[in-house]
Amino acid sequence: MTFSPVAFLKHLKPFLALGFLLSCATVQAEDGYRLWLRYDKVDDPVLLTSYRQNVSAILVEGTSETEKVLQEELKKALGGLLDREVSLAKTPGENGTIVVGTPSTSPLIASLDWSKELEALGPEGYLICSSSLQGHQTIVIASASPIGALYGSFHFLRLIQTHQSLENIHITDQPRVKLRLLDHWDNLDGTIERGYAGKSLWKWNELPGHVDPRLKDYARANASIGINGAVLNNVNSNPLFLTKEYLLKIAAIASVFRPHGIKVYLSANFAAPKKIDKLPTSDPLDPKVIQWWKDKADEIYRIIPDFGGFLVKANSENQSGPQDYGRTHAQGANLLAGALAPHGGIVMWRSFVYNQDVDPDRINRAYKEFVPLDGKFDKNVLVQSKNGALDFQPREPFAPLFGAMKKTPLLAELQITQEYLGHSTHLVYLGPMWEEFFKSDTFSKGPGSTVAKVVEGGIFPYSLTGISGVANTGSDRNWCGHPFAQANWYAFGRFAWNPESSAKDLAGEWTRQTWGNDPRTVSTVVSMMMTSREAFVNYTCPLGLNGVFEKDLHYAPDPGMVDPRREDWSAAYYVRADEKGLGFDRTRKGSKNVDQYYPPLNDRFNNIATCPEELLLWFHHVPWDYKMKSGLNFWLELYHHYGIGFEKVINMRDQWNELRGKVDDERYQQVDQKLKLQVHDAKEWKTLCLKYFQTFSHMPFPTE
Ligand code: GCW
Repeated sequence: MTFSPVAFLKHLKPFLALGFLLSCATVQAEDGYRLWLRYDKVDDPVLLTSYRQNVSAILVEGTSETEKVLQEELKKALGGLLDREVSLAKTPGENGTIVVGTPSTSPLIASLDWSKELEALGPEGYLICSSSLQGHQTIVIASASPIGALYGSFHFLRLIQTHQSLENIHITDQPRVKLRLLDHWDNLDGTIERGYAGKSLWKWNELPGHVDPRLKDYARANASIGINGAVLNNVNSNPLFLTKEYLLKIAAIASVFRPHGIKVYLSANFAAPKKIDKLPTSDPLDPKVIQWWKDKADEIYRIIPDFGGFLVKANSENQSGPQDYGRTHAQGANLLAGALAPHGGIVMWRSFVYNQDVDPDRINRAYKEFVPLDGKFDKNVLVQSKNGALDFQPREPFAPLFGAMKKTPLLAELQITQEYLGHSTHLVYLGPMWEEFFKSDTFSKGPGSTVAKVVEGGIFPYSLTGISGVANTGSDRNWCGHPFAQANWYAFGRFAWNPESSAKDLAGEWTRQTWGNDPRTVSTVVSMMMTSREAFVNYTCPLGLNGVFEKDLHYAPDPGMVDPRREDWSAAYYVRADEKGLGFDRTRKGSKNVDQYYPPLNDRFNNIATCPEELLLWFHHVPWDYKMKSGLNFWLELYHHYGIGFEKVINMRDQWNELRGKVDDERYQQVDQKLKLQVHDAKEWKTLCLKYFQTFSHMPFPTE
């Protein structure tokens, strides 16, 4: 039989077609799953050539789990970005070798004699430096510990992803805050309190036997932005999480997170001794209760040796706490702290308390309860305060506890999930809100005592420092529901690493990694992001208004809402609309909240003429005809702000429409559909709120 190539190919045709189809199927859809770690080929030919010259091989001498992870990440990422195989080398035998590790795991890095500098950068800090090694031009990513080398590797990848030069680089960085945590409000049944992106990522019924491979991608994403801990369960916590059955499941999660530098933490239910083991009491001073927590901590550390510690919501919103037994928050926190201390664990005790008996103004209560306890907490306790004194409103002044706790480390809690900021439907980049918070001057040790400095331990020498964010992740394919909500996860991690970051720079970084480096795309996306938060404030609650949300869901407006369960869950309580004006009088003639702030802030807030206009209704009951700085009366100014907010959303959609064809259609359409809804909602907010307020102001709308 003679061989006929034509006949051979004919037979092969169906297989070739199948192969082609299969290879198409493996082309990744732009479904948002890859987040900011997309690693597509660098699309600038000049840069690509230069990167290929600078990067040819990866050399990792250490063999720890973390070093395996970073090697795998670099190989995958560089292979994608440079669109060619990047080999693993054993010696820097050619120019362009990327040498990664620590002086103790890598003789090559040890030979550079950088130990002192690396020690000074701390275990999570790193150095990225162009260096000559054994006669070859290399780039060294070094740290005192493998975790720092992992962070350095992600930084290095970010340089390429954002199209920066790799020539003669010398970069050092280290986190300014020790604990950088995501708080998951995930329940045992898989639902997420205030979650808008699907179900919980933790599949309790499959654990510990099967761990969803997705958890590794979750850990990679977190490590890439420096997050080093995750509280796995809701602060409204089910005590079952502390039982052996669940601890084993949590241990399985911890083992996936560990190589990425992420510790697991749990929200602890204060009544657990009673609820799990039927002790007659959970009184923190009862010897049996003390022993119970000690035994529990011992058990936890036997199962999860590097367990991080507990987060506790006590005596708040029906959660039990030490006050049930006539004890203080400090006594409650110290009970758990004492049990965890021998193992190196910590307690994060929330200050989100608002007992009505303490003060008629809800926002005065936490300060009044916690400041007298300053200095009474054990060394391994941090008090965890939300950024504002109320509850994650679109704009609040910083909570006055920042700067008031001098001996107790204060951990800042931010909310990444958009409970009061349009859920996963509205495009709202939270970076500017967090920058505003961190930049606020508390004046606690004179001018310059910013919240960032307080949280970093730079004003009062805190031995522990931390920032946590209520997570916006879930089982949705794109993790966060809205493609732009990923930016809030990203920015949170970067702010937790450095609270003095610039929201605009972070928006740029994220955009380049997520939507590409095309200059027009970058400038349009960044401009949309940077206007989005102020737009939201304007079309929902301008000029310091707050609490205007519908009951429970907190999505739509309902400024007149009265909640029969509690006065301070009612919109009307915050809005205080009447014939005279609008807003909550917190001056010295009102609830006196202004005096929880240091001078000169107290006087500045107290005086309607000097109070910043964006906080006016937070601190003052403003007469409808009050003359604003613009010359308009307050009623018209309010009207004007709602209008600006609405217009901005229309502009955002127009801007987005200019990007049709410049970004992938899948995500383009998704964002566009959401923007369409946002335009609709913004109009509803504006119309409904203004109509409601008009029933009090009795003033006409201007003719347009
Ligand atoms: O704002 C409220 C939320 C609750 C949340 C609570 C808290 C977890 O509406 O859903 O409960 O804050 O922070 O504890």
